[in-house]
Amino acid sequence: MRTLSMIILLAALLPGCSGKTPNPPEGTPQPPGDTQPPPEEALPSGPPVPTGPPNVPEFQPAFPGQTRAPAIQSKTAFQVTEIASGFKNPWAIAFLPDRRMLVTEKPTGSLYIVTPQGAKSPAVAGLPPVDGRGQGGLLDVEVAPDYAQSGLIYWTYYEPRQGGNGLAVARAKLVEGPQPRVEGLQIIFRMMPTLESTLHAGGRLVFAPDGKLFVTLGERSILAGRVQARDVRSHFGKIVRINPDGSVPQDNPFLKTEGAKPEIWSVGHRNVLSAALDRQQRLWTVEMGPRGGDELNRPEAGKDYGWPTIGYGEEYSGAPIHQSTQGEGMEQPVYYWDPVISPSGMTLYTGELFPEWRDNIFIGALSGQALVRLMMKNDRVVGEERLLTNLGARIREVVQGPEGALYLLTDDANGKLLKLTPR
Ligand SMILES: [Ca+2]
Repeated sequence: MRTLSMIILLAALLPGCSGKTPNPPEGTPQPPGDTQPPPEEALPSGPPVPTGPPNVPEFQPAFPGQTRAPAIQSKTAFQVTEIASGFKNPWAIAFLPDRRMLVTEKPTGSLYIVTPQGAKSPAVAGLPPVDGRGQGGLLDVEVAPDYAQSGLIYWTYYEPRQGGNGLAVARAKLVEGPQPRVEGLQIIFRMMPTLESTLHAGGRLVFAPDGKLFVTLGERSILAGRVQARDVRSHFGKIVRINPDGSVPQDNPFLKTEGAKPEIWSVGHRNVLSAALDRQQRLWTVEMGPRGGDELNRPEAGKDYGWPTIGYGEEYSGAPIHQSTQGEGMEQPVYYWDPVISPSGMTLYTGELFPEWRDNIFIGALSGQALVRLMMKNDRVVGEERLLTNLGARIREVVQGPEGALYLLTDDANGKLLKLTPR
């Protein structure tokens, strides 16, 4: 293992970025509630992370702190260790109960088992072929909550189909050995309709503690798909919620809506590439927006997150998409980025190794080439930091390991599996 030697400087060295701001004036109402950050410490203040001017300056946030939260700087020194490399554009990590990892490779459709020391198995045999063009391929992987009994793993991929392609969710039993394989393959969900597009695949999987499975989807980018993002007759631009066998939970929000796809949980998303649960087991997502419109949301059952009707971005050509940032019956993002970070992968940190980072949101940034840290308070972003900018790497995935370290994948033809631990 190789140490990339990285030290975070003391926050106190940077005025305005330390989070140690004067106490609010007497009589200032204090938000009720939790203990993070401690009540005796004022919220961060000062300038945001320096990112350049907004692409869409005419759009203003709906509430203070919805974008450009004050820049913060971690006080905890950490190091980055390279566990393994040589993955072709890896996409996702999932931990087996014995701390080995499953790692997916997007364009090749290959799945590997990797030991904590970085030894890689041969590619697991028996996975179906993927359409690996563009943003498609083999995407997320998750280990079943009952893996000890069932041996099941779940994954998302872009499925080649007659007349196009589409996201599919598969599950199968992982069979170990010198040549690991899967057996008993079942396709438990197919995003419909079929359309020919290599973009906006979505593809994150999250198991809720009640055993339900969230699957995040994209709207395919092309206009024929984009216009379906708020249409409950289509899976495009949705988050769906299914049982582990693919059947529909009987408390899903659109079950009684005529013509609606019964798997739908929430609508009006563009391309949701990041999803994770918080300590209260609520779902959070980050979606890849247009230019100037990446969004953090907390999708709730039956709600409409507005794409493509409302949002904060514009086309990459500079042409407008939205007349307004707000609309009747549509939810505001918790936070947005303009310019964008190009999010992919997220985790809400709950580990013991980094007490300073507890309940912070970590997001891998592709074009942003950073690990984005968000400090939260009462479900709002109160501080933002860009970590690992000196790696110059597109960060595809971030997950918390069983011991509380953060594990990352870099998106590259020679993609790396990295680990963050306190120094
Ligand atoms: Ca939205």
